[in-house]
Amino acid sequence: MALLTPDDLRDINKQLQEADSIVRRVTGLDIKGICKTLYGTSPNSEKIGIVPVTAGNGIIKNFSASLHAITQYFGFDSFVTDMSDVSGYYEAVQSGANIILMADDHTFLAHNLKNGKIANNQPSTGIIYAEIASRNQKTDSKDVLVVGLGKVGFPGAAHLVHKGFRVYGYDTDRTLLEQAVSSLGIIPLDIESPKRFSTFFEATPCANTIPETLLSENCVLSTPGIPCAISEELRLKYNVQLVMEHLGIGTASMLYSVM
Ligand code: NAI
Ligand code: 2YC
Ligand code: MG
Repeated sequence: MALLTPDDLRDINKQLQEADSIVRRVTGLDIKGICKTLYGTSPNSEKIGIVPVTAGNGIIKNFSASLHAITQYFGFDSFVTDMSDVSGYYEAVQSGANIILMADDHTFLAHNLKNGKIANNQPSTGIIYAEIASRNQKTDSKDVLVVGLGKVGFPGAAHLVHKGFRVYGYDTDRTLLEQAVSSLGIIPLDIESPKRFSTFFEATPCANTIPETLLSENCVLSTPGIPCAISEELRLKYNVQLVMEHLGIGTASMLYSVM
């Protein structure tokens, strides 16, 4: 499981503001608007309790504070508990939380105590970044390339297939690629005969996963992947519309999915 570092979370508000303006430019909607159309839900003054968790590699500096900033950015009433783990959970419920946000090294969840709905960050993140890619207003092509078909990428690829896109896929893990081809009907990318795309969704923990031969001018790259799938040089050279942020967009998706 690729864990966030405190540095990934530096200036999370700035990351979120910049990502929001690119999402608006690319799709015509802001992140809230994407969430509303994706899930058909809207906040109804839910109170969010953020519980630090010490399990495994322990507390990640800035993680809880980032979730506090993110939930406030999206207009939620939220707080971080003083206690962690079980005591923090108890404190959150006693303090009137309707939704619990907490993460260990394997699962980052949002649990709505009122309606019982629960969300996992990995599929929630894949689905919203895929949805953003699918709303690329700068092209009328229905072709999209998905790079990375893991815990985030596969649900995103499935979402794009369900939306009727012609989904090309690539993953260095051949087994995962073959599974996605057989279960989703995606087209395995033939790296021998490169094709240029106007829309990409990438979800890998590696840098430079999208070669220049696949890029087209003003293409949209929607990626939660850390580090970034393309270099700054290529982003500038092709004026790539890069939607990339380290925690907030995926968290918003989780929250709207449990409303
Ligand atoms: P995962 O390990 O389940 O999946 C990653 C997939 O990428 C694997 O199938 C792997 O074979 C493939 N891959 C690795 N290098 C590749 C390459 N060069 N070309 C093609 N495929 C390659 O990881 P998961 O959980 O899906 O996370 C993916 C990334 O998303 C990680 O960097 C993670 O930190 C990040 N993430 C970001 C979030 C955000 O809000 N920004 C939220 C959740 C995850
Ligand atoms: O500070 C804390 O409460 C820690 N237990 C938080 C651990 C989060 C570990 N997960 C991750 O870093 C990644 C993120 C990209 C979001 C999902 N998994
Ligand atoms: Mg995100």
